[in-house]
Amino acid sequence: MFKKVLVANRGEIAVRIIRALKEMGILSVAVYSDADRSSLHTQYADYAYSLNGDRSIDTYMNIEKIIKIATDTGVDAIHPGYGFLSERETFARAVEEAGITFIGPDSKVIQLMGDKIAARKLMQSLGVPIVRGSKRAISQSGDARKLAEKIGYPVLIKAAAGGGGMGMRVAYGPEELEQMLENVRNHAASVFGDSSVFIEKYIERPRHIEVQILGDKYGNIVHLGERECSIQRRHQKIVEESPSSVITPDIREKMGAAATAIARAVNYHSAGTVEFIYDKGEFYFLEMNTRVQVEHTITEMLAGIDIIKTQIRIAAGEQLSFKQQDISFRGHALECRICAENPLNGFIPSPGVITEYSAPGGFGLRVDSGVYSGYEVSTYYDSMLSKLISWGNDRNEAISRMQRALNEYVIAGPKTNIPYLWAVMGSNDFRCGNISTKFIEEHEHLFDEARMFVKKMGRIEG
Ligand code: MV4
Repeated sequence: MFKKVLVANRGEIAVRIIRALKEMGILSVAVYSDADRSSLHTQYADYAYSLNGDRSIDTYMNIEKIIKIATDTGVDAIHPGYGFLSERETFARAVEEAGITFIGPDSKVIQLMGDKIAARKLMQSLGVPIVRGSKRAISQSGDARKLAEKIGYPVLIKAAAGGGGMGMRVAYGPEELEQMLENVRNHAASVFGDSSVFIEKYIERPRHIEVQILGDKYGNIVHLGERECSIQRRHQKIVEESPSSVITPDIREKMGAAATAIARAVNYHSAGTVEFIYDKGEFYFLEMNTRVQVEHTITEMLAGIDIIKTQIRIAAGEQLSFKQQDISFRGHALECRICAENPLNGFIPSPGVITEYSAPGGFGLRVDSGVYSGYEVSTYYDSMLSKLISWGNDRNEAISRMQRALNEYVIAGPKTNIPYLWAVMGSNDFRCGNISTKFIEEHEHLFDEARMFVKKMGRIEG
C-alpha cells in the first residue's frame, strides 16, 4: 500500500480524499492556492504546499508545479479528484512518467474516452446502444444536411472533444443547421483546440442516468447500480438520487452489463462512470467519465462501499475484495449540491465570508463540505460549498429527511441555493418522480416557493 499520497484538488473532494487516506493510515499531501491558504483541505492534510498563485492555470491546473511538489515530497501516488486535471490525459501521463502512480485509469483510456466520436465508434462495435447519428466527424455541411434529413430533426451538434454538454447546439430544421454547426465548431476550436463535431438525433425530454463501475488491474469489474442526475441547470447537476424511479431491475441489469462490457473492452481500472440518456424505456450511451464524480456519495450510501478507498486500493495493485453478486443496495439516497449563488437572482454567484455556519445532522444524513464559519468564498472557483446527502429506507423518507436537513442548515453571508433545493424537495412532480433534464425550466413556480422559504427561514414565529 502507498505510504504518502498527494491530493491534486481543493474543496470538499480534497477533504473527502484526505479523510479516506487518514483512515487507511496513508500520509496526505495537500497543495493549495493563495486563496486556499486557510481552506479545510490545507488544514486537514499531514503536509501542505503552496502553489503560489490564484488563477487555475497557475495552481490546480499547473502540471509542472504539482509534479515538482510530488517528486520533492516523495509521494507514491497522486489523486486528481474531479474537475481540474482529473481527465487530462497529459497529466496522467506526466504522473506515470515521473514514476508516480496516477489514481485513475491509464492515460490512454482517458484519451480514448475524451474523444466522443471514438467512444461512439467503440460502443457500436460492442453493441452498446447509441443515439442515431454520425459515424465520424462532420467535415462538410452537406454531409450534416444529408444525415440530419435521414435521422430527422431536431438534431444535436456536439464537439468531439467536448463532454458534459459544453457548447452543444440543437438545430430544429435545415435553416438552422449551418449556423449551429458554425457555433459548435468555433466554440470547440477556442475551448478545446479541436473543431471536430458530430451530430445525433436530439432527444428532447430525456432522463440522465449514469452507472458507477469499479475495475481492478486484474480484469475484475463490477457495477454499483445507477444514479439519476436529471435535475440540472446549465449542465450542472443540482440534485442526484439512487436508485432511479424509472429503472426496473431488468433495465438496471442491462445498463450494468453494458457499463461493465465497456470497462472490460478498454481494460479499465479505477472508478468510472458510464453516462446514458434514458427515454421511453430505452437507454443510449452518452459518454464515459474517467474520474470519480461529485455524486459518487449516493452510491456509497446504498452499496456500503467506499469508492475513494477502493480507488486507492486498486491503484496500489490490490484486487477488488467483492464480486458483483456480493453487492446489494439498501434504501434510497439523495444528494443536494449546496452552492453559494442566489436562486432568486438567476443563480448568480454570491461570494464573501461565511459569518455563521451550522451543518445539519442526525440519522441517515451526510455532509461533505469544504467550508466552515469564517471561510471566505472566493470568486476563483466553482460555487459548490458542500454536498448534503440523505439516506432513507425508501424514497419518501430520503426526501423528508433532506427537506428537514435543508431546514436545519444555516449558512450566513453568501446567499445559497438552499431555499431552491428545499422547494424542489417539496415539488409534487419531484415527489412523484416525474422529472427530466427540463425540470428546472418547466417548474418556474419553484422560485416562488423558494422566496417563501427565505421569508420564513423555515421557522414558525410563536
Ligand atoms: C444529449 C441529449 C439529448 N439528445 N444527446 C448533456 C451532457 C452530455 N454528456 C450530453 N448531454 C446530452 N446529450 C442527445 N442526442 C441531452 C443531453 C443532456 C442535456 C441537454 C440539454 C440540457 C440539459 C441536459 C441535461 C442532461 C443531458
